[in-house]
Amino acid sequence: MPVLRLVLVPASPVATLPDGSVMTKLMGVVNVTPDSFSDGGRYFDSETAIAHGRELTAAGAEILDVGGESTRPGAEAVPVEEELRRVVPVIEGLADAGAQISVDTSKAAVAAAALDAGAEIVNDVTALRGDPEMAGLCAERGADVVLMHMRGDPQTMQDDPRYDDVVVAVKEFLAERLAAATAAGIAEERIWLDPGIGFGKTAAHNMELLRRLGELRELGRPLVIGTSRKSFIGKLDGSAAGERLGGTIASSVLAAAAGAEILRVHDVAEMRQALAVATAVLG
Ligand code: PMM
Repeated sequence: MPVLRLVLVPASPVATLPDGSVMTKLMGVVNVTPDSFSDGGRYFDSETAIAHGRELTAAGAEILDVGGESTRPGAEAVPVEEELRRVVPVIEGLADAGAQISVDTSKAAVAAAALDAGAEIVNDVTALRGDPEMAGLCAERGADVVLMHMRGDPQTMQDDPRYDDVVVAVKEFLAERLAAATAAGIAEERIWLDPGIGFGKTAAHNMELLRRLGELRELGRPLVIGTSRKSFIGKLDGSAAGERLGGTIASSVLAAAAGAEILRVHDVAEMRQALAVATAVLG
């Protein structure tokens, strides 16, 4: 058996408890889409999505990430009216659920309506490159913003991705997007960074990023990590998207131990328990 040595890295002040320990936040995924790779179609009507969001909150999600456009490899873009129709009622229905709400969108019109409906966080997988209005909107509205690394777009991102050094490339990209966001007037303390596990990366690239998260922490902002049910887990053991809970938990606990502050997951109850055990053991 390989011996794992976990090192708990002190987190940045936003996510540190008074005793200095790491406070990892769980971001529960609420996909209001017919075609997401892991849960497409399951929560496509508003009532089911709202009920699911409430369940995730009860299970310990402090953030609910509501999305109306699938970003799985090869996914088609969704027209703005359709994305609005999917996410706005769900955000309105979850506004009093007891969690912060983030909207997973790269469209400024959708982000604006989501913020009006009660969202506080804009999770933009294009890191503000998808819509020229997005950065200004987030600055003006004082929203928290997740900037994620993606190579290409969902249509093309998995076409033979190559990097000299994936961690160096992702770090340079996130540093550049962080600078662009602050230049657009978004307060630095509102910005979270995400290496975009599975977005234009091979399984080996994803593993390398997870192994060297410490290098991304040097950017000084909280890290969001989304490994939940992703295909790199299936590449290791042949599992289908619905059979990847073990791999999700292993990779997410390792990410938390390496200092990731926000874990974006579908299975909040199981993840909460895994984190409680890891935290208790590591102290
Ligand atoms: N992954 C997906 C969608 N949105 N947002 C962030 N910030 N990070 C991610 O890793 C991420 C994301 C794809 O997963 P899903 O289709 O299961 O939602």
